[in-house]
Formats: sequence, structure tokens, C-alpha cells
Amino acid sequence: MYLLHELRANGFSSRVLEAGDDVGGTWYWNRYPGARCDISTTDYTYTWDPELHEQWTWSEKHAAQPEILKYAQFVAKKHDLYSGIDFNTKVTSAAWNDSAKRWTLNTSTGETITARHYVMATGCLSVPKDPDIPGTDRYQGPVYVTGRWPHEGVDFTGKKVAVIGTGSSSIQSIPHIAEQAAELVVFQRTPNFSMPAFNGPQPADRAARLEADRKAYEAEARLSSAGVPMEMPTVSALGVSRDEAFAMLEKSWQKGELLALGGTFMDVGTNREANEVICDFMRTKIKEVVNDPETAELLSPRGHAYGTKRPCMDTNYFQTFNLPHVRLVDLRKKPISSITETGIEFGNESKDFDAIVYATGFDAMTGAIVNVDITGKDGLTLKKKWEHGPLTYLGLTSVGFPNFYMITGPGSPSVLSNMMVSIEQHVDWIRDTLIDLREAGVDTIEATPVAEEGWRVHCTDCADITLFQDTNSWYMGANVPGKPRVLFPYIGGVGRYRQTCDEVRARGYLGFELSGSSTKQRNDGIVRQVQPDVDMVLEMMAQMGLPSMDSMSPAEARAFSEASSAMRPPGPEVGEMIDGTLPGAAGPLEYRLYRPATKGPHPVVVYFHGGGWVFGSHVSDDPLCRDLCKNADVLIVSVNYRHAPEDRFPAAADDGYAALQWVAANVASLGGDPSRIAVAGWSAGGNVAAVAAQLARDNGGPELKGQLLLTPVTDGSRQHGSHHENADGYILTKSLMEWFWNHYADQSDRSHPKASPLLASDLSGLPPAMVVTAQFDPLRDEGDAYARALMGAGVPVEHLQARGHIHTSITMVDALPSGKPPRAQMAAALRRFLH
Ligand code: NA7
Repeated sequence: MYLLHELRANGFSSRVLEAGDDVGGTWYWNRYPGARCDISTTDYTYTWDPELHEQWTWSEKHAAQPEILKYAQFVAKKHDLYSGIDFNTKVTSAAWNDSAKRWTLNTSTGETITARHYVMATGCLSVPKDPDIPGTDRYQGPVYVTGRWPHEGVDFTGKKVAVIGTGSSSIQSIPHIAEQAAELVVFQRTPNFSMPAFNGPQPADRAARLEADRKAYEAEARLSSAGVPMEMPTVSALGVSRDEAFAMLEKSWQKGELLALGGTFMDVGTNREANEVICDFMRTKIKEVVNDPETAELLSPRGHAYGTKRPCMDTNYFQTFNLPHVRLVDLRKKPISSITETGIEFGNESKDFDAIVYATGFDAMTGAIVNVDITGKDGLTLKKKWEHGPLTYLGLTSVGFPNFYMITGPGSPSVLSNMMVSIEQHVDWIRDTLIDLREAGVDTIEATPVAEEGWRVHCTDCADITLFQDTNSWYMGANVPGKPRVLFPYIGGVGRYRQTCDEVRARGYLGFELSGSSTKQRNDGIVRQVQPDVDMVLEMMAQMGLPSMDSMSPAEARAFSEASSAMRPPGPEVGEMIDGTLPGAAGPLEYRLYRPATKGPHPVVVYFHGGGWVFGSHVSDDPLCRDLCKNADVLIVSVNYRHAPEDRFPAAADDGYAALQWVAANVASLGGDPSRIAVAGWSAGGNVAAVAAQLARDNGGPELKGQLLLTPVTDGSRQHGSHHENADGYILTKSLMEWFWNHYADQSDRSHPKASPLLASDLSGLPPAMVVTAQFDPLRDEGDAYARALMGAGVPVEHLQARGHIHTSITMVDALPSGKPPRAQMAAALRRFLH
């Protein structure tokens, strides 16, 4: 409806084809009793026509289906949209004609339509899935599907009714069906999390904010994570006691807002243990309401994380199971063997019913799109292309299908957002694009394979740091047998997604090929490559407007670094941590020993911290040391070394080697195994570790079993390409690196192998190495060069080029989930060296 309005307003000719006989989409079809929106109506409303806010008043906080349908009709009448829509018309097939540069659409009414551009605005949950239950066609009584409910309604008075499914539709409708039915049996395969909607008038706080400044409120919604203005949580569910956590959750619960519970803590979407706190809270609530403990337990979700199946909102759902005529059947214990002519056979029972309600869900996200036979270039059908999962660029377009667009398609926030915000954003983008194309004399727009693959990888990166993958949900396609298992919606957030789409346009349609009779432009590229959680940290830091460290004195930089470290998660528990001192090259050095909880003696890793030789200490990489200690099952001795500018080159290198020698000589007294020693270090510490390994080789030991170098400094003699490519914006900047070098070493010393291990004349005979470099790190190329040089010298090397990472991100234990897999590989390398 909005798109039709915008196309008309901008002078495009258009036709809208609609399968139903009225507007409303999901609110036209889903007329089951109790159907309601579970986003507050303050937020679930059009913003493109400001007059609507004066002319329409929602009667409730969560509007019911009839009211939302009336709203759609009201808008359609107000803007004369009915005249632009062909009702009762389905698209049966669509094909791209590459010579005419047009789409040809065939419709159920027998018409053939050609169009320059083709938009599928077919909804994410509009094709009910086949209830994959044996015998469905045998049943002779009335059958109702929640997503195709009869317009005249259904009277269940005095009837024996079966409801199959316990998703949102069922949870909303069951209390109403139970009010009428003489007997109701609910067949549940998986219990769901649901919270009371506490429906009533619009929430006073939201209404007040809207009235005060509607524009600001709407802008906030557009840049929020789910399309509803919300305060971003800053507390970990594991950072407070259980009682405190439950008190905070109770506050969110009382709001009666779908997104409030999940938004209580910052880590419920990414950390299973944190998520379990909410699950526990929700199960407690069920037990408080449901009288029969066995039924309460059956209704209590276990085994899937909160939010990974669509959480529901209800009015008296759990209470309904206290009614004497309502029964819950657990299909996991008593599966349905068949629907019969008169009822249902399940477990060892057979029961007759007067009506069966299928609330079994939808072929979500892609069903409505691939159900149309859409053929793009070279005879490729979309169904075939998406066989193993939908491939889109931005969830809006797909390679091979020029001038084809999807509203809230797979790979866009869609069902993980307030639909109204996401729909408007897509319409705006498509409208603006069509205008741009027209102005530039462009006939076709098509995403490039590089851009599409980049988007797929980015969507997967986003999904990988969440808990979604572990759950069988329709988000993952798991509800439809044979459907590929991927996270269909984009989970990077509404605001970030909008910024991405805007950026693509601002950068001259990055990732698209545009062509017209006198123009052709291929602007290839990938719009998002930094790991999503890293990107979020970078954005937060940019917003904080922190001073650059290279503008500080060394003392200020040290204080700043210590203050930042104080706020991070501590890392996993280890068996014990002991602080001590050891003799360095020119005086005592502090160290911290991390011992695993397992039985020793353990192999030993001598670890050198990062901090550009200027700051940091034996405790400054605490979380990383704990992580490696635990996961590699090694004893770690993290050593401080003298810092610049007070002690310049080669102080750090000499201390590093002296510390290694001392540890080797004293391993047994530290509780380690003298025959298994390795070195490790990050950044400047990686430099110290690499140099120590070379000095050990050249000066008679100790013999090392391995070296783990994380984003190491290996060459101060010159600037590599990555210094320029990643000069700015990824925490370690080119100028900060120069600042470090200037404090540490004279230009003339920088070519010395004790400063630049890459420049050593001979790298053979060094211990096996793991070298980790990060894609968006100024130091990337010199780390890569060191890995290659070691390999060239015959040293066994595992070279991990961490995609989407920055210089610091892999060390951020428990703060950035994307760092976990590379750290696991680092721990595995240490195990290989030492166990
Ligand atoms: P959902 O949320 O997909 O729920 C469908 C329910 O039906 C769910 O409990 C399923 O169990 C169950 N189901 C599906 N197939 C079967 C079979 N074969 N046997 C038994 N039970 C089955 O759909 P809704 O219509 O409730 O909600 C859709 C969305 O609309 C909702 O999330 C909101 O966004 C609005 P399962 O969990 O798969 O074990």
C-alpha cells in the first residue's frame, strides 16, 4: 500500500496484484479468535502519512486483528489505493526478458502483464505450511487453519475441539476457543515461552514520548535494533545475583511488551548461560499459574534458548490449562499416528473431535516468493537458486534477477523487527532507487555475485554469534521438512541494516551493476566485512568520542589503558593465579602465573602482553591468558617487561629472553614440565615472543616446542600495505603504531632482527608457529609476511587470517563472541605444540 502510494506520487505507472479480496495482508487472512498484534500500536503504525496520527486512534495497546484490518482499509480509502489494486489476482509465474529488459507476469485471471520492475511484497508468514501429519485428508469434520480463518468466524459452542500446535497463533486463540468449546484438547510438540500482554490502553510512557516529539520517536525507532525505541541493556545476566536478575526481569515482565524481557540483559542472545536466567524466570511464572504440576512442567520450555523461537504474548493462555475441560497432550510422548475420519489417534488413544484446528505455522520467509514460478536470466528459477537457502543482496535483491525486489525478504531484519518500520524502510529504498535509476537513464539494476556472497557471509557471521542455530524454529526453516537450515532473517539489527542500505546507495550502488542504453556501471564490492560484534564496538567507541592515544603522553596512555581494562569481563576461571617476580635483563620483572584446574605438571607457555612496548603489564592480558590456560590446559607465565620510552630498544627484547631463560630454569618449581615450553604474545608482545624464540635458537636454548604469535609486530623498517589500507578506524591506527615505534626504537635500530624479527637473515630451525593476523589490522601484512617467511624457511606454520577481525578483537574474551573460534584455534595450536 505504501509502495503504491509512493510510486504514484513519483510519477511511476504501477499495478498491485493481490490474492485476497481486500487489503490488509496478514491481518486479512489471520482472523482466528484472539488474533492480535504483539507490538504496541504506538509502534505498529504507518509513519509516512502524519495526518493518520490525527485521524486514527487505536483503542488498545495491542490492537486486535479487526481493528488493524480496519486501519488498513481506512488508509487505502483515504489515499484512493483501492483503485490501484487488482484483487483476487495471483501471480502464477514471472519471467525476465533480457532483450526487452522487462518482466512478464502471468496471473490467475489469465492476464499477461509486462513491467520494468517487479516487487514481491508477499509477506513473511503468508503461506500456511502443510500440516505434515498422516491422515489429514481422512478427517470428515470441519478443519480450520489459523492463517486462513473463515471470514464469518467459527462457533465452537458445545463442540469437542482439537488444536494442533502451540505457537503464537495457538497461544492467542486457545483461551477463546476454550471459552466456547465443551472439550478442548491441545496437541503440543514444543512448549513455547509466552508472557502476558497486559493489554489495555496505550502505554503511558510511550504515548507521552510520542506526543512530546513524534519525529524524534520515529527516528529512534528507525535506528533501534528491532524497530521499537528501547534502551540498550548494559548489564550481563551473569553479572548480577539470581535474585537481582529476577527482580529486573519482573520489571520488564510488568511492562507487557514483547521486546522488554529479552532486552533486560545484554547477553541473552549470545550467551546460553545468560539466556538460561530468563528461561528459568519464565518457567517459574508458568509454575505460579498452572495448578497441576505435571501440566506446568509440560508447558515449560526446556532445551531451546529464549528468543530463538518466536516468544509469544498471551492473555490467559497458561490459565486456560486449569479449566477442567481443557487437556494438554504431549506429542513427544504421545505422537499422532494418524488423523482419522472422526478424530485423532495419538499414543495409544483414539479420540473423536467435532472440529480440528491446525495452528501449525507457515512456510516462512521464502514460501510466498518461491511458490511463484519466477525465472530470471538464463532460465534460472529462484526456487532452484535458493535450493540450499535464500541468496540475496541485502534481502532486497538477488543475482540473476534484475529489477526484482523483495519487501522484507530473507536476509533483511523482517520478522526480527517491528514490521511497519522494516516495510517502510524497504519501500523508501526501492522508491529512491527507482528514482535514481530513472534520473540516470538506467534500465536495469542487478546485484553482483561478490556483493551477494559478501552479504551471505555477513548474515552468517551475525547468526553465528547468536543462539539461533541450535533451535528448531521457523526462523531456521526447521518447521518445514526438507527446507534448508539457515537463519532466514538478518539479525544485525534494524538501525544498522538501514545504515547499510543507505550506505550502498550513497556509495553509488555498491555491489550493483546498473545499465542503460548509454550507460553501464559495475560498482563491485562488499558493504560489510568487519565482524558484526566488532563493528558494534567500533561504533560505540566512535560515539563515545574517545581521545586518540597517540595524542597522549605515555603516562596518560597507560592510565587510559588501565581504565579501559577495568571494565572488561574477567575471562574464565582457572585453577590458580600466583603473582611473583623473576630476574630480567636489568632488574626484577613481575609475572603472573595461571595454572589450570587439571592435574599437573603442565606444559608451560611464557606469555608477553600487548601495548606497543609502552603500556600494559603481566596482568593486562588477563582474560586472554585465562582463556588460553583453560582451553589449552597449559600453565601460563605472563611476564612484564621494561617499557618505553623510559627503557627503549632492546630493553623489551632482552627482558623477554631473560624471562624465558629464567622460567625454563625454574619450571619444575613452578609446577610445570621442563621438557614442554612454548612462547606466546600479542601485538608488541608477539614481537617479544618471536624475538625470544630467535634468541633461544641462537644462544643455546631453551628449546621451545612452539610459538603462538597473535597479530604480532614483525617489521618496523617500513610501512606495509595494510598500514595504509587500515590506517584508521580499527582502534590500532597507523599513527598510533608510529607513536609506539617512536617511543620504542630509533629508526636505525628498527632493522635489527631484535626489533623486526621478519628481517632476521635466517628463520630456519625456529619452533613450529601459529601466526594469527586480522583482516582490518595495520599490522596484518607484516604478520602475514612473517608466517610466509617462516614457512619458506621450513618451519611448520599454522597461519590463521582472521576474517573481519581487528588488531584487538580476538583478545576480547567474553565480550566479542566472534573472537571465540580463532581463540579456540589458538588453544588447539598450543595443545598440538605441547600435549
Ligand atoms: P508457529 O509459531 O510456527 O507455530 C506452529 C506450531 O505448530 C508450533 O508449536 C509447532 O511445533 C506446531 N507444529 C507444526 N507442525 C506440527 C506437526 N506436524 N505436528 C505437531 N505440531 C506441529 O506458527 P504460528 O502461526 O503460531 O505463529 C507464526 C507467527 O505469526 C508468529 O511467530 C508471529 O510472528 C506471528 P514445533 O514448535 O515446530 O515443534
